[in-house]
Amino acid sequence: CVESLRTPKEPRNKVTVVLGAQWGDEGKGKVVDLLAMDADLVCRCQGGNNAGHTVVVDSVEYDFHLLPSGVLNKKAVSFIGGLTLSLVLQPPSLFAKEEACRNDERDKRERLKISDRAHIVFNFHQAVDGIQEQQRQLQAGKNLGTTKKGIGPAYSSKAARNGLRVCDLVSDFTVFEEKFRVLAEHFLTMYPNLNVDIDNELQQLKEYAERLRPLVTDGVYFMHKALTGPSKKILVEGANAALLDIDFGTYPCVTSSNCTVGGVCTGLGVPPSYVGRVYGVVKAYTTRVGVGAFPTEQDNEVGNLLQSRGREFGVTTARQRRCGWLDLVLVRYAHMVNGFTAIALTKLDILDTLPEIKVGVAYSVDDEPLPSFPANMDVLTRVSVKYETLPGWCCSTVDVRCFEELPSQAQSYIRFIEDFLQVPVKWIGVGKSRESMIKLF
Ligand code: 2SA
Ligand code: GDP
Ligand code: MG
Repeated sequence: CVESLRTPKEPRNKVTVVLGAQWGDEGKGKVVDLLAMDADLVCRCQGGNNAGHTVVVDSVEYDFHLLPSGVLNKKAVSFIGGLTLSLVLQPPSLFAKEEACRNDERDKRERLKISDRAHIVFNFHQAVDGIQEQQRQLQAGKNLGTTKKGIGPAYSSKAARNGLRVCDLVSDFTVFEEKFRVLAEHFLTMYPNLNVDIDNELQQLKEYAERLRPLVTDGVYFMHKALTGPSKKILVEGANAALLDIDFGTYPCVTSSNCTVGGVCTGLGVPPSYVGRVYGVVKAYTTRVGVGAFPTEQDNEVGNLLQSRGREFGVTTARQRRCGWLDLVLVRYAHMVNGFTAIALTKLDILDTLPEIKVGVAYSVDDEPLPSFPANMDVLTRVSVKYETLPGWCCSTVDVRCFEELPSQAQSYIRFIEDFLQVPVKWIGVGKSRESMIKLF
């Protein structure tokens, strides 16, 4: 028996991961929905309801914020792992429209599981997010452009070790109440003008605790059973993206979680050996919502065209997204951190009307080439981008369903990306719907 333990075993059910490779909104939701059609379990591992993932099925558009986009597959279980769970009042995102109304209570209990280790975002976290943005604006003349959902303050509580988790909420409520009051007082001391109605929030939280309790599970044990039990297809949906990662993104204009592959292990308690395929989602151009350096940004008619054709508006805040050319230096950097197995290239159709298309292929500062993507935002603000100019195709790709039918210039654009990154493109998006996806292999 001990002898058999010494023989290395192949992990049983490896997870397939979908991650954003730029600054978010690459179309992760659509890729997850596609892969989730035959999945058994779809998980979120980081972030919170700052995320906005869109899925279009039968001309109906669904926006997901906390639930994985795979929830549309009625056979799959959705699991909310180590993210920050918003229980902000009226109404908390989790119970909001699409997320509650699609299933009756019984169905929801079976199909939705929430980790007991998920941290909770409270009203005061959200209010503090707004105050901090105001202070940044006043003190440094610029804010971060957060979604004001309380993500930064909630992750700060987590790191300061006075945050509260789902396991606290669904245990003895008297103990939870004590801890909640201490946490609220802590923020009130820091922000005396903070508008917190502690008693009202506690009353509401008590009600939420009852609604959540049947869904809460030991997250680590749940994942362990899924990984090591009978054969299962497990999918993990990353939120935000590599360049918004707290460690590897364009710090400080980043979110507060690890949006790269490490966040899958730390968020879900999945051992690294159980991470299987890692798909990077790359938009055929670049967008950024919020503040921060953006080397290939086109603050001109090209940017306007990408913005309007791509309908580039934030799904959570409705903010207009900044647009620019595809930046392969940035995507190559995301690949260094994530080790993509393959890429899903989305929104190729948005480039259909351009006579020529530029792609960023190298950075330099003061005429000195940079070997890779710089850590320092001030340096990134100063980089000059070297572009490769490729011919456009000036015709519609929206009805194309196989690679060979794409115009030759579009094929060359894709081959150029693969050559540069040394990663294969597995899917190409040519429209919003589930069907508008070309599969290459
Ligand atoms: P936060 O709220 O603290 O996470 O904001 C910090 C930075 O992270 C950016 N961020 C995002 N960028 C792209 N998409 C996101 N989700 C929404 C969407 C955004 C929206 O799908 O469109 O609706 O505005 C997202 N969430 C956070 C944010 O812009 C800050 O730069
Ligand atoms: P996510 O945050 O990465 O899931 O992406 P978002 O949902 O925030 O933004 C992507 C947007 O692009 C959504 O409106 C999608 O419906 C849309 N989309 C995704 N793939 C394609 C595509 O290939 N073509 C077009 N035209 N739209 C797409
Ligand atoms: Mg989004």
